[in-house]
Amino acid sequence: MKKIIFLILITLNAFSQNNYNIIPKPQKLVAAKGQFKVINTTSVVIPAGNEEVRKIAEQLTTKIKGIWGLDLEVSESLKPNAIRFIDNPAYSEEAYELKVSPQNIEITAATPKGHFYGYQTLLQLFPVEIFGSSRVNSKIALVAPACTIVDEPRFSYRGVMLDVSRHFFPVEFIKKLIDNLAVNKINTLHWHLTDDQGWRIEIKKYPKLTEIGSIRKESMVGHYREQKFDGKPYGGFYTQDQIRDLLNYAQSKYVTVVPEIEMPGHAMGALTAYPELGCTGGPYEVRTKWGVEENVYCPSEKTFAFLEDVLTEVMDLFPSKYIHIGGDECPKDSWKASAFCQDLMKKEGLKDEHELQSYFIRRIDKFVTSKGRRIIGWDEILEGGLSPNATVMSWRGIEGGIEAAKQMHDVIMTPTSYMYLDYYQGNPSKEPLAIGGFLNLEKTYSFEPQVAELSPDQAKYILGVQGNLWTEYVKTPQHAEYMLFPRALAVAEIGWSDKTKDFKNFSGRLDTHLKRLDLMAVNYSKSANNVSFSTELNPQKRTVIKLSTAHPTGQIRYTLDGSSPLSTSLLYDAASKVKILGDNTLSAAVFDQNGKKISGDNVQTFVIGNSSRKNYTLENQPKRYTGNDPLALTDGIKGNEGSKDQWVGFEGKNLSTVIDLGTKTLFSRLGIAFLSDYHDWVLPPKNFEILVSNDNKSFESLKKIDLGTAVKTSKAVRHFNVDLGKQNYRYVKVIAENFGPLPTGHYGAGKPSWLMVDEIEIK
Ligand code: TNX
Repeated sequence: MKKIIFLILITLNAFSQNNYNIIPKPQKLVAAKGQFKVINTTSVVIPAGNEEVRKIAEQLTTKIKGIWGLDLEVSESLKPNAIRFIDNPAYSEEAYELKVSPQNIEITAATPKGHFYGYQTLLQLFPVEIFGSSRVNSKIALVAPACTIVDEPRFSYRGVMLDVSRHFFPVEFIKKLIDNLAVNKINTLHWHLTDDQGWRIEIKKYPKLTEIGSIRKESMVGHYREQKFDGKPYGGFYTQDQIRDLLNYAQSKYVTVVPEIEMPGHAMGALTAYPELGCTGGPYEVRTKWGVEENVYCPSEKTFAFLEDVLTEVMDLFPSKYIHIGGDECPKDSWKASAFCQDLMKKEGLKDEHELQSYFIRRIDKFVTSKGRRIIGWDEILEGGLSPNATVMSWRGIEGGIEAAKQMHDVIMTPTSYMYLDYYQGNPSKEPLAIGGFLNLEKTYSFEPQVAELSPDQAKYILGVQGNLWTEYVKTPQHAEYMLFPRALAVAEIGWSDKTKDFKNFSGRLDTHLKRLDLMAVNYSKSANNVSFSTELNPQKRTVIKLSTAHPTGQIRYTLDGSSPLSTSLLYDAASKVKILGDNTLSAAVFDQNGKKISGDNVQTFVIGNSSRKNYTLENQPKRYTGNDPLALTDGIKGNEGSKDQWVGFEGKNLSTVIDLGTKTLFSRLGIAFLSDYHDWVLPPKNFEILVSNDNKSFESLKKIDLGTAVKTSKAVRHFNVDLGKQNYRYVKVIAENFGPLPTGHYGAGKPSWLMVDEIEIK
């Protein structure tokens, strides 16, 4: 009996796991018995005279022909054994109903867009091979499991932003991205076309924008903090013909492309080409560094005429309701220093430069609105007063969005801490160089755009969400895909599906979706499943290592020699955890049921001994860097060069800690390490001292070690293993003296340096 129940459970599980892996999750899905099988006599029936739906039907038949070799007829008359598109005006714009039965498939919607989304869901019911491009093995039947899906989006705006200024991306890549956005019902591509580092859209009236403004002398290599350059000119732009072609393509996938023309800041591309648009008259140079530029457009009549001309060409090209006009990070220095700006402020009765920025945006708003379009701006456009028709993109947190909604303005939520897809998604030592931050798939997925502070009336102004890919550190399409996927799928689900989200459930569906991405040759990141490490005391008070992954069913395997784990490596046992002593390098990865690796490798050095997980006190509290464990200094997890995650960091302060070994203990050595990372403001201490006590009041100094103040600029971990002679004490105090202000020659000279410490071992 038990066996039978077990078998039934397995079957049900297989049923739900393999057949309905739809991202974003539909609002309502009722599974049914049986399946629909597409055969060569199946036809695709469309509403009479509906040419747009015909095109969608043809996208379907072309796919089926290419991959299954079945030649399906598209017909306007009702047939048995059909995939039927049915018009019904009762549905909302993006809604659809999809009914699959063994006899036929029906997609019902009010608009072509609704039909298109029904079609996308149907593709995800078919075998994953439908997402490929080569003929399948004839044994795989083209079937969809029976069900009824009633679906519509939670939010009307579901977006992804691509920055093509910092690095240029070819049209072919953008088309491929649009394909992927459409698969997951993301309806907007926000295209960041102009910035300080390059102007990338052809404007007929101002040819120098692309002749001059699209090219920078050189680019940064490595991280910004290293201040290194490659000496190679860099450029690229899109012609209006290319843009028209791309927009036609996007329209066939029901993706709206919203162009962004940045103003009044992030404008060095334009200022270099037309210096008369700046307050100082130039000369200017397309920016070679990342970051925020002080030179911005001057709010002169010349500038407004120029921007109106540019926007006119942009609006002629782009049919979107929204035109993004930037508005972020506009330093006010050049306006403060300009007699023209100060006069203008007096004339217009503007009390400060924030009001001048608001004046700037209002004029542009008025112009864009007069053409029947609407502006979107980053949340800085709230400062100095929000322009009447503006929609706000809240990026510096959700506060700007809340404020705008309270002022009854539309809002798109895209806060850095959840939606910045340029941030690291795994252990930085194992990831390609990124701007910084940490934002894994689970964190992105956890974002809730409807914040509690808003009343139901105000909540209506939250139009939706967007994930942003800024490309300072992203040079190639492959790398862009790596940063976008799978996190963009989390954005899609936040935007579409209902509020009750479950990450484990999402991860289960993601497993199947990653196979689709493989078939579409998308270079997604496998870091989401990466193993994370922590230590804890087991019931026998022994320090053990716990390994975990976000993946719901994957198996963790590891090696103890640091080599890359294989499907035959040691299997992690969640009940007993990993029990090791001394210095060990553990490398772990996640494998699926077929033994395929489905994560990156995560490597970590541990040192487990008698002082592991002993309590300690700290005189100064660490800032920002806490080592992710209240006992980070004794957690057995050693800090390494690659990441600051494990380190305990003190800004401008000393380390002063007392470790309580619990009882009087025999020991003869103390191990400690300091990080040295000059470019990142981290310097080793001037000295450190080791003291002992049995009453935690009077301490006896055992050793003081002087490190000197000569600085090395290369990154290194400085390990010390101090011989203390035979000791028998309960309390050990360690004081390390912060290096002090950053030395002359450093770009933060005079500012406090960071002291970063990890793993104190007493043995
Ligand atoms: C801030 S987000 C910016 C961009 C940068 C990005 C890097 C925003 C409106 N401005 O110019 O590329 O940070 O994460």
